[in-house]
Amino acid sequence: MELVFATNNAHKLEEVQQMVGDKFVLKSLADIGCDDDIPETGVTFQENAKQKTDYLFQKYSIDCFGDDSGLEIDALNGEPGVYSARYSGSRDMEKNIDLVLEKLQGQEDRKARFKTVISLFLQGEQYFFEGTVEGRIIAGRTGTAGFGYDPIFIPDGYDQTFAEMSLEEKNKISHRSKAVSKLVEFLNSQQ
Ligand code: ITT
Repeated sequence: MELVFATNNAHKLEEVQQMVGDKFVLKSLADIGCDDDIPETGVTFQENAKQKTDYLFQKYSIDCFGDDSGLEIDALNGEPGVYSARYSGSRDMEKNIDLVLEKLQGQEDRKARFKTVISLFLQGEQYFFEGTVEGRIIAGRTGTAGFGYDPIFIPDGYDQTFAEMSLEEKNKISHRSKAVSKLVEFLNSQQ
């Protein structure tokens, strides 16, 4: 089955293609010739995920899914949340991580979670799937794998950051993999 994944993030595409396996061929926005700046103006992950697929469905009438994800930090009242990609005002992850670490300096409560909400359009019907991984933010960067805030996030029950894990390890427990597993289970039940 071919599905368009509404993302411009090559890391996310790779992660999700690995999770869904060969049965589903994922096409990126570039693959369908879409280089539009799809609006992401919601204040929740669900609103943003919905906006991405509403846009694609209205424009191309195709089966598609999109996710919105990010990091919620308790001591920062849930920030960076939906602003995770541009928390410092730019997409520069060095700056975004610096800002998080600076705001958490001296803070004992380091609790955080990654969240993903996926919106799916399948034959004109819309569905949502969610995934969360709880963890904590450490004082400095550790590890070089992954992307985004991976170098400063240690999931509960582990002593390594996401950036110290292989993609396989991260995919066993990540927010995105939990949401994608629900998506895949649903797609399989529809065939
Ligand atoms: P698209 O909207 O094009 O899919 P994006 O990079 O903006 O790509 P999201 O909105 O889903 O992706 O995620 C927002 C940011 O949250 C992302 O840029 C990362 O900084 C962070 N993030 C999301 N998932 C993450 C993960 O698995 N590991 C580390 N950081 C993550």
